Amino acid sequence: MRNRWILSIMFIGLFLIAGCGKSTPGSGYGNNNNNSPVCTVSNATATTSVSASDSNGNYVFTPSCIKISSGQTVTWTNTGIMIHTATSDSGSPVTFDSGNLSPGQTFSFTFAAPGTIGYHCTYHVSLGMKGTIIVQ
Ligand SMILES: [Cu+2]
Repeated sequence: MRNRWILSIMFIGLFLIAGCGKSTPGSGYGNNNNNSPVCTVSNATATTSVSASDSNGNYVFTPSCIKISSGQTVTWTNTGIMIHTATSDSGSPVTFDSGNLSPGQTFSFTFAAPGTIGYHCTYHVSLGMKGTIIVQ
């Protein structure tokens, strides 16, 4: 009888540990989330050049909100010291992935049709490394 009680306690304990291990959707390394910056035409920067950087622990695309015309090509440049990617969010109307960009490397992608496209760095998405492109 006592053994049975101990087994029950152990079972409940395991259940609690398993519950704590659950990950939250939209966070963590390599997660294609859709939480990229909400940009408007008025607050987006008109440019086709974006830097991916990591100075002082800030993992950012600069500018994080850009606007371009359809048919234009955006070029990302890794100006940091770590590897970054420019990867379209899941559910994005356009799919692209730079793969690993070493410091100094660039990646270009041409956006053919109007739309709003969110993207992220697969390594640093959980640290807020996200961007949005408005194609007009
Ligand atoms: Cu990164």
